[in-house]
Amino acid sequence: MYLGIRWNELLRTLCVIASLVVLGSCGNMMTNQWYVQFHNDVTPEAAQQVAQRNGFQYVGKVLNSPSEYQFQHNTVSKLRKRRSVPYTRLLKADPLVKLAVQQTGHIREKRGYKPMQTSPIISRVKRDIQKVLEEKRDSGVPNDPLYSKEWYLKNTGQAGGVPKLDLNVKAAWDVGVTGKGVTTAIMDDGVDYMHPDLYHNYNAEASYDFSSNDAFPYPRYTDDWFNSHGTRCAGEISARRDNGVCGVGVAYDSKIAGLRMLDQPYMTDLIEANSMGHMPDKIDIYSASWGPTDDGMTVDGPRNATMRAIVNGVNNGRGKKGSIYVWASGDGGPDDDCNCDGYAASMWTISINSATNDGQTAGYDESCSSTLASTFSNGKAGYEDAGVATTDLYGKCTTRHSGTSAAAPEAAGVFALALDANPDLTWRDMQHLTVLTSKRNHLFDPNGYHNWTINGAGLEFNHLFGYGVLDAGSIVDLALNWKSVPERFHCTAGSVKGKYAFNSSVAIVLTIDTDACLGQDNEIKYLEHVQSFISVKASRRGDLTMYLTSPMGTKSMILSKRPRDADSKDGFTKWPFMTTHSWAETPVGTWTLVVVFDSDEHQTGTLFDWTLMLHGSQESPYAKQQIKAAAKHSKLGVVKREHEKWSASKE
Ligand SMILES: *[C@@H]1O[C@H](CO)[C@@H](O)[C@H](O)[C@H]1NC(C)=O
Ligand SMILES: *[C@@H]1O[C@H](CO)[C@@H](O)[C@H](O)[C@H]1NC(C)=O
Ligand SMILES: *[C@@H]1O[C@H](CO)[C@@H](O)[C@H](O)[C@H]1NC(C)=O
Ligand SMILES: [Ca+2]
Ligand SMILES: [Ca+2]
Repeated sequence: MYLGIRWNELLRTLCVIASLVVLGSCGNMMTNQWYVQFHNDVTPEAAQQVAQRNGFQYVGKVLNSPSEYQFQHNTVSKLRKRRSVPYTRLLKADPLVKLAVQQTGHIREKRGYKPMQTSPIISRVKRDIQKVLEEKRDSGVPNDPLYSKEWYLKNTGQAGGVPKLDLNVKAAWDVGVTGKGVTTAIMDDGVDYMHPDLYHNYNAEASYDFSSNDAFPYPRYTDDWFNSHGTRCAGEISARRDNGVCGVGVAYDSKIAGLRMLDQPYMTDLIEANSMGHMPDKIDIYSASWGPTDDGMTVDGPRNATMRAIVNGVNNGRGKKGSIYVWASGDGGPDDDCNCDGYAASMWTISINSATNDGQTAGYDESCSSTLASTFSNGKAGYEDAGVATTDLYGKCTTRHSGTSAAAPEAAGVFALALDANPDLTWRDMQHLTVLTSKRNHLFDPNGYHNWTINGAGLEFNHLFGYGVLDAGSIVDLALNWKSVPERFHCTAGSVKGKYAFNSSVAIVLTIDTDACLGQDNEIKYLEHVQSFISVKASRRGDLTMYLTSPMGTKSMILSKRPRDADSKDGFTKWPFMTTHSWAETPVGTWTLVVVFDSDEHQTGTLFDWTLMLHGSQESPYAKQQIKAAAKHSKLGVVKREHEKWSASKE
């Protein structure tokens, strides 16, 4: 018998049962894991002794800290509704222990898992190998059988797509940039590291299995191939070129590390934190195609330790240049909003949406104002081979990978190329390069709701796609001579606090006038991310919509309607709604927040707090950048000229 369990389904069932007994959400499910903080630094051996003498099992360090450890208790069930108070007390009573916190279990779901059909691909692959080897041996085109189906690498109109709507990887490969020396960690359900198209690029040293605490993140067997997600993502980044197996990764000379952490009945803060903080000097890029449940009613994000891991990663990872976190925006479709997902909406992650091979969003795509750019997921419905071709479990290949899941690893691959071109890039450089080199190409909203708009700095964005589709050729070209951007500052532009009542007939309009900390050390002249921390309650949270307009007139929809979110109790508490749409604008002037119900029934709400946080630099990040070929980097040219105009007008 195999263990064919889908843990998330099990968890949800348990949650339903539990909440029938005790009212409450699954966020309150308890695990058998404990966070233990010591008064002083202790050795792992000493921590082991403390675990032992209190009847616990030692698991390991938390974020490599010498005073924080993870324990578990094997007689406590892995998932229970109530806290195990006596056990916590036992630990707290130990003279060496300062703090002991039993970990809650929460749900984190893979994005874009679609049940695997037995596909006819395998037999076709074999036939293709021969054909390709015969016909194309010296053509400079990869000989890998699935390469011609990887329309996201080179779109020639396969599967009903629009030619040239692709990642333009060939332009990067042609200058010898293939991801050498860069490692991307796949934080997922494991990686089939014995796969003939992956083992060569597998970085075993940087890999770990946080689900079973060992060095081998091999996917757990289920007979429906549920745990194929990580392997498929890995192939998109670094499947080997010219070996006649499957396809080619975006950065085919880069390495991948497997961090197995999704396949368990519950997620804990400590497992997430240890994954996102794993070997920040060996791992350059962390790719995540998962998050809080995309059910259109969840509002959730990183907890304590995970937040610390991310902050530590961007500040200290990669020799202080900052870890690159790539996030799939979400698979909740138009009825969810990724600004309600604290991972995707974070400034420290690069959040990636997806587009189809003909330039639209896929039906499951979730959008929000924190999305920075897009890559590809599915092709057109109804076409064979319209999915993403990549490696699959047990040495196999697939052409059916999909979801924003498929999109995030493509972005990770493009960033690996950029880091190969210029290893000195910081996490912020990567975001600036993404903004400047992503392309509108043929991306569009067929519904006409979300049109392309030019912000106050001359940069074109779209609510669905951020700054457009990533372009490997352009990002590599600009990265080669990139000068690291000037220091970043944070300015609280202002706060509005009180009890502002509103309802379906009367919206609220609030404004904050700011000089962006003029004359202070943290003055900001050129924007990067803008956050609105908002506390609001509503008779129906899902019917709330919110719009933030910058002094330069750029309107961001920071919250869209979520029809399934019926919450009337929790609302949002100091939730950071983030927008990237005012990138490179000047922040000085009046910011306007509009909170309005989009509802068929009468709804009422109260806003308690709006705090506006600006992030950016004092000098123009583009002043020192050279424009090698203006035509190629027209966005840099435009924004640089805008910035020059502003500083000239001030003198
Ligand atoms: C997380 O932070 C809260 C608030 O500061 C604290 O009460 C809680 O104990 C912390 N949890 C852990 C595991 O550190
Ligand atoms: C978007 O552009 C189309 C075509 O120009 C137009 O019909 C539509 O009203 C625009 N949508 C919005 C929301 O402005
Ligand atoms: C809606 O709010 C406004 C302003 O607070 C108030 O004057 C009005 O009576 C409210 N309407 C309803 C139907 O509650
Ligand atoms: Ca290959
Ligand atoms: Ca979501």
